[in-house]
Amino acid sequence: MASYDDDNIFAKILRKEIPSFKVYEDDKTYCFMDIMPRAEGHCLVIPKSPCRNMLDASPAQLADCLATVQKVANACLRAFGADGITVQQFNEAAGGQEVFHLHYHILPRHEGEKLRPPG
Ligand code: IU
Repeated sequence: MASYDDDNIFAKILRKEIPSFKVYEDDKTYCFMDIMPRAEGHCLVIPKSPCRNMLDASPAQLADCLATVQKVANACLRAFGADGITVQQFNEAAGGQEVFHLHYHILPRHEGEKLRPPG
């Protein structure tokens, strides 16, 4: 597996070199809106520390991210009146990953509504 590349777009977002719409932040994690939302409220949770994906994540990075995923998912239920939440996470290009900094998609869902296609 390739190593972590500091020039990935989410690393630039963390360094504030490019803007993002912040949803939540603590000392270990950051959550922001996805620029190509597949559902109303689609956002991404990332660790602030370098990590390519789940395959090279430390137990602490996974725990910190999932704690934030749970917080934001519950907030999304209330904010968007969602009936459920889909959490997605991709690893390596063959696994569907496009940005190589660990991230969890939070997708608020409504009964009977399909996800919009990517892009
Ligand atoms: P991935 O397949 O889980 O790696 O998809 C990356 C996601 O990052 C995808 O949903 C993009 O819309 C999203 N994204 C973003 O929010 N901001 C960006 O500048 C870029 C991608 I590039």
